[in-house]
Amino acid sequence: MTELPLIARARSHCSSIAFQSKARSHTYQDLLDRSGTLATALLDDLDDLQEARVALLVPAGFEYVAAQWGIWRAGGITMPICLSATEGEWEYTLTDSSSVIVVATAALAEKISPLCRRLHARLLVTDQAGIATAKFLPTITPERSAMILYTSGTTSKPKGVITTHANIQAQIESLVSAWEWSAADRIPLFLPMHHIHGIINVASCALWSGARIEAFERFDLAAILDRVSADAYTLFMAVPTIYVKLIQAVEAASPEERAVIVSGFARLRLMVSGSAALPASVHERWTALTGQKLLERYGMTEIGMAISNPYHGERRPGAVGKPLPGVEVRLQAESGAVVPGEDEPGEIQVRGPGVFRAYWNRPEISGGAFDDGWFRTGDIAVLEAGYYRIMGRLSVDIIKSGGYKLSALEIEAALLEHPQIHECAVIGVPDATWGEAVAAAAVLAEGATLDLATLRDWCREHLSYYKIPQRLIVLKELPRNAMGKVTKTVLRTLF
Ligand code: MLC
Ligand code: AMP
Repeated sequence: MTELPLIARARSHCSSIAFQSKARSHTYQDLLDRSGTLATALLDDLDDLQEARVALLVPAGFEYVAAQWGIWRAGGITMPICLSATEGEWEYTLTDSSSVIVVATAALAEKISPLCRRLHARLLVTDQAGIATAKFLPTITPERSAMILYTSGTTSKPKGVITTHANIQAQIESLVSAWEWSAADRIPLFLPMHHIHGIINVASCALWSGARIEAFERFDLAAILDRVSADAYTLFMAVPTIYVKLIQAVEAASPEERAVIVSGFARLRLMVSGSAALPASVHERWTALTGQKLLERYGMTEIGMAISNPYHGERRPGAVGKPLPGVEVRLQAESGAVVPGEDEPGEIQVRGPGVFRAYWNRPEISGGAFDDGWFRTGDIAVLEAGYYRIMGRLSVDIIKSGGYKLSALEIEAALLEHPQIHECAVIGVPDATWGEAVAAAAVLAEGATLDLATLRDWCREHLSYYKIPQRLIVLKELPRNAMGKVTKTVLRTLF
């Protein structure tokens, strides 16, 4: 029987601990057993799920990966969804992907079961799926679709990025080699598990390597500082917002606490930042506090990681480094010509085995996303003294806040449902903690009034918390150009 390499590799370190927590630990053998049981429960009478979409609503940890592997071993496509999304957001993702099964923990199953009933989706509760005897599982070839992650772009609604098992393997192998992962590594996992940073860079690379993961249901600053101080880890991967929060915590600590925390961080073999721009000032402050030189890298849901500062060698603040193993990168100038050398900006385009297959059910945008086989990222960069530096994005409608990619258009569409809002425009404005904060400009209905607190309260029913505007200005009219289009660059000057 041919097995997925990630699963086959687990057999070679089956007695090692894969997940460790205060309450209990799970070995790689536990993962193999539990994922086999879940695969059997998922299959029911079938021999192969044949790439059916299976939504995953499970917090980071052993049960998450057991379910992810279970879905893969049964021949399904795993589609992790945001734990804190609103029912409307869940409904959109489940309907768009025509998911037929939802795997959830008992607590989350309670929240999603009315929706599952309404959509006629089967709900499998992880805690109750322990009785099936593992049966013969299908052979899964690398070119089969493995995962769908929903990501916002310049479309008003998020779209599903399909990656194959071969894509995922290429993404993992590139990082394992570049950052020298080994079975001796130990890493905390506190990032959301519906995005590649947590799924690939942390969890999958660790499990490919036979390393150990300590999972947290959310970013728990105090607990993580305790564990770093106790030398629990060798590696640490986070978004820039987390480094800003860590700097604040270290600076606020008493001299004794600070010495313990700082020496814990100093002993890690590698600390990585990515998913959004790491300001050079944050990079430098962290080095001054801990002696650690953060390794900044650049990636995207559609391509995995593409560019990285080196594990050995200069880690340059403000730059993302060079292409990772197996990844080809080029810059395309506005004229359409490929940038021949240094100091001329262009759009980052990426080619390689880690690049996704297509957007789910969106043939009209999947084709346009590529230029002659190169994926167009929409990010602008320049090559300077051998290293790429990210300069910004082509679209003003994409916001990166706390490492989450948000669509301004999706937020605008939601705000337009508000009874007091007649017109609105959403942008990202610079923010020292979040990178960018969501800012809304609204023109109100005749005689209406609206303040930020009231708007935010209303939004809780309609948008995940990180999409809710942090700033609001009320205008008589939105700034428009001669064609009548809202000019977001002018809007930015008003906040
Ligand atoms: C939360 N808050 C925000 C916010 N998010 N305020 C402004 N902007 C945001 N984006 C508010 C909350 O509403 C709350 O307010 C308060 O901040 C604390 O919220 P929290 O959720 O408890 O904060 P925290 O746990 O500290 O979360 C911060 C975080 C989280 C950085 C841990 O945002 C996160 O996990 N981000 C990572 C996202 C990620 O993994 N992206 C990778 C995408 S893949 P109040 O008023 O209630 O106190 C990708 C590719 C690649 O990008 O290259 O990796
Ligand atoms: P996502 O679509 O959520 O996977 O986010 C990918 C986007 O995050 C990229 O297109 C970039 O805009 C941004 N990004 C990731 N890493 C970096 C980085 N190191 N510096 C700047 N932007 C980054």
